[in-house]
Amino acid sequence: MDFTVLTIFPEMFDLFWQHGIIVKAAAKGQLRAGVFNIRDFARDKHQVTDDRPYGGGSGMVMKPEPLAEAIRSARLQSPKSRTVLLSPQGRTLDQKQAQAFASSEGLILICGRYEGIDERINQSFIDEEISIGDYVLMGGELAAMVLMEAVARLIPGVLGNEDSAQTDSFAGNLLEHPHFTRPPVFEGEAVPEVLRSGNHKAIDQWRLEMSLIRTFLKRPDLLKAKRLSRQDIDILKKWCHDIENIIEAQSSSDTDSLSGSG
Ligand code: 4FV
Repeated sequence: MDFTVLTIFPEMFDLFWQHGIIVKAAAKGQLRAGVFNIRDFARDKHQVTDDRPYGGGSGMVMKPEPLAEAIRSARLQSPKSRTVLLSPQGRTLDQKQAQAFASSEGLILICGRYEGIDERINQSFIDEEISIGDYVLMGGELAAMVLMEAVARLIPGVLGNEDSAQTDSFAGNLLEHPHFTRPPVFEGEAVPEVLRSGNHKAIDQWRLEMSLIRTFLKRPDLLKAKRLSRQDIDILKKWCHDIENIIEAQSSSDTDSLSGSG
């Protein structure tokens, strides 16, 4: 898979390329990563890449010519790549989208700056717009790094044991179960017994229950969107049953006390 980043601040990626998942994936030959300085495609002697907005208003806009040249040059190098603009107006990146990108040939990532890019580039060169969240950054560079990290770790073979991507939060639309490591007791808090039992069936059951309850409490929207398995339904029904028993017990004790007071 190819990552080609177009930015006026290529130095922001220097450390990113040398650390973490990107360097691992590149070392395994599953990823080619490169950066183009948009300024190198500005033909004027001051290599200007921005200009004042037509119609007035504050801020500057990224000029179309250097961007068009840079995109064309990136496409020559990676013809099967999709061209993605990082912008607050894009579809919000999620695990499903990251998974889709991870099975693509490559991505050309456009990092906007200032108020944004000339709309004619958007119309004629951009395959899709992606946002990392409803807030405004100074530039698309950090968003490009977020996207590349989320995607690179889903490229088959990049993560050591494949499993770990499968047990991710959002994989299967559930939040991840809690994690514990040594010591067995920390400041009076013990690790749940089941996790030290060696009974992997019970451990898997506990972890699924923890994922379901956390998702129910923190992200019920995900639970609503999830295709519930037989096991999921059994667990949820058991909770409903337990809750009904509690309510039942409460109301019968109330009636007793009420009838008692009569
Ligand atoms: C952004 C986001 C973002 C907007 C103006 C760059 C900035 C500046 N990109 N997700 N949120 N971009 O705020 O992706 O050009």
